[in-house]
Amino acid sequence: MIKPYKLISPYIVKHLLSLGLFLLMTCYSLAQNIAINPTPQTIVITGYTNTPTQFKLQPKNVDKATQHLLSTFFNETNTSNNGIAVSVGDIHAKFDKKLLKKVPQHPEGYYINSSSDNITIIGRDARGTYYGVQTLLALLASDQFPQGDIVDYPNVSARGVVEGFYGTPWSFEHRMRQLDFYGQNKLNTYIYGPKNDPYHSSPNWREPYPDAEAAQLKKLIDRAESNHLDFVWAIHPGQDIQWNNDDRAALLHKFELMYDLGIRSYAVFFDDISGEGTNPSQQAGLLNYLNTAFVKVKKDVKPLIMCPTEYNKSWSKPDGGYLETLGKELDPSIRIMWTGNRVVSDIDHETMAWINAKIQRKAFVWWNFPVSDYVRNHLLMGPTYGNGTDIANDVSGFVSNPMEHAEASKIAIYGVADYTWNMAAYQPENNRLRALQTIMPESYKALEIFTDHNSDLGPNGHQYRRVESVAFAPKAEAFLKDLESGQNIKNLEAIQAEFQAMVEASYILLSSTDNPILLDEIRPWVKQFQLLGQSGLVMLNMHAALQAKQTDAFERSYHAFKAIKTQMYQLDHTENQNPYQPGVKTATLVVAPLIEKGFAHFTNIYNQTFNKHLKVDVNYNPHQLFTTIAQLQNQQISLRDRTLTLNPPLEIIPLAPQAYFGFEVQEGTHIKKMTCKLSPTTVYKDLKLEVSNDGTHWTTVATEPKYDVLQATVNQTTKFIRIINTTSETLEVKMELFKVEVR
Ligand code: 14T
Repeated sequence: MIKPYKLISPYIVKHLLSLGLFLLMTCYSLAQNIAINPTPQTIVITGYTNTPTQFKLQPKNVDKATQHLLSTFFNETNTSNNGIAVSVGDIHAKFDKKLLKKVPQHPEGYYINSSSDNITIIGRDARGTYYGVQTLLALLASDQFPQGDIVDYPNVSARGVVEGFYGTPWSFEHRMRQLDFYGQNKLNTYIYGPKNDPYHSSPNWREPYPDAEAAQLKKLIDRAESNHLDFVWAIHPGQDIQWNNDDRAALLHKFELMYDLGIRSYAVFFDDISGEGTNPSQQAGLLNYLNTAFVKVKKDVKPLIMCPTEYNKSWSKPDGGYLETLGKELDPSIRIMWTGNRVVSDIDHETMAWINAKIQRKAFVWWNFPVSDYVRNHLLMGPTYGNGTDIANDVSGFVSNPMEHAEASKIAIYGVADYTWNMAAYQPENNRLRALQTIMPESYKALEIFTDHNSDLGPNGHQYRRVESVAFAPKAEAFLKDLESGQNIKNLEAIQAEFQAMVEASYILLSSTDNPILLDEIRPWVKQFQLLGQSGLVMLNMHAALQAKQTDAFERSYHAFKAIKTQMYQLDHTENQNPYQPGVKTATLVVAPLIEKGFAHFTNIYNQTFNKHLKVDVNYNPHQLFTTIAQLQNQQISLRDRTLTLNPPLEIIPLAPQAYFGFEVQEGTHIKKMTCKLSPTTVYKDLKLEVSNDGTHWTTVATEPKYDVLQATVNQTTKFIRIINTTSETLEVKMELFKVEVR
């Protein structure tokens, strides 16, 4: 059951019991009929009418964005003199005193009153008015129109998205769609900081955008404005910045150029850098300079945002004093970003209390979800959950870092919009179901089945996991229990129904037309999902054949299963071939392991019963990672085209003395070649390549002395191969590539 909206208590007191009950009931039905995202703070409904179709629009003091929004709905065909009056404005316009008093005191808040002949929208400020109109348009989209009051305002002042991931930046068209989506969901912040925009980062941050790029940015900035968003332009100068007047001037100049394009909000990022640029006093000095020389001079520019170098607790050096220095020296108006206790982590009150004390202000949360740049073979399409619902007063802002799949990220973003607006009322699962309907109005049920099973990340270096296959998991568990204890399988039908649903949902999605843009992003995963569901059904056919002692049928299903696996393998090797985590993984937490186990189990029983020797393993990677380095421990390795690769992590790896990384390969594996690329590029002459048959006795293999790559022809059969730091110092390296060719 969906929970009702909060009710205003004085109102209930006035109309007391009988009405109170009535209100409760109407609020239930309202919540079910009408999807207003984010969930309003208070709605009091006194009744319903048919949704009006003729309006007499009376805009008072509305700005351009609100005018534009009104014009998307109200036109010649639905406005006339005998329509229902719609008055719109903010508190500075002329309204009835009694109504004005009901407008909430909060910035960006609004009040809506609707009766049979009047609709009044009053904003606390221009943005509040705009949000009031967004709510009205959502109400008008349903066939029952509520009468009563809505008093609404956000809990968090800056809410939105930071485009801050590695990989292919969002396209212009995707960004335009995103900005509209943010406006519709009352998000107010889009931080532009794509890691792969050369004019955002070193060394080109000093250069102006070329004309074509500038023209596109201008269009995005205008679109943000018409959605009442702060378009925050971020610069990432830390890797090569010189702490001198020339670079100060270069930065100021770039800010001016961006101002001319329409930017009125700025951020400076110092994440993911090393060297001189990481000095906190210098960073604070630069930001303070920009604050006095630019923000204060312009007057219409919002307070600066900065991303610190130590942007999460696990990276903050205990005695370094980096964060304390920022806290002391940065002007109090400047906002400081924070990803939590780790790079990727959920946020709670304790997390915020720790950082806020250090930086002497409320941190601005950079939430690294649903970003998938470290698990690019997975889709993260589950609900937004995990953050404390009591942190509204601990944060100065909350933005989500999304996937490079913009449209697929909307499920999470829809949740962030709701969560940051009205934390106490936030319900992840309810929000998720509404998100699905918004994103795929026709085929949302198929999308629900697909996303039910596409939310977890699999093991990863950040050790961040998400729930997956929640409703199905207990059934899968019971199935496996029956299997392992040799009992009759009691819930075969439920398992079969789920596999069937997977296949059918995939067909529906692949031919759906209600969101082709989403489909373009997720198609490889949907195809993989369909094959997986199909393989589940065939696995159950093996069971049925076994029960009926039909050996022919069993063997046919067995080979069909393997054939489907081959197709899945091919898809994995042709689609989504990015250099980091190539391939297409789906339903990896519950469904895929269940199917593999079922297949192995039934094949084993068949072999025992009929004295056969069918092979059990499918696509099993017989090689393993072999390392002492904690940051690598959970990295995926992949075997494709006879090459064993360690998927490189994004972070800098400390190679302590005697630390090593490599592979333990299958008995009897012949290794031809080893290639390793590290940065910074230099000759790593004290990194030794070694092989061993027992993991104890090692022999060194000569590497070719090359500047940018460590390479060796191995040409021998071995069990272990590793690269070891033989110096007495810790080397800080970024791994670009590590692979061996095997036979
Ligand atoms: F600046 C940040 F607050 C931040 O989170 N930066 C990145 C972000 O752009 C990236 O998308 C995210 C997920 O991979 O994590 C941060 O990126 C990293 C993470 C690392 F562990 C960059 C270097 C790392 F070593």
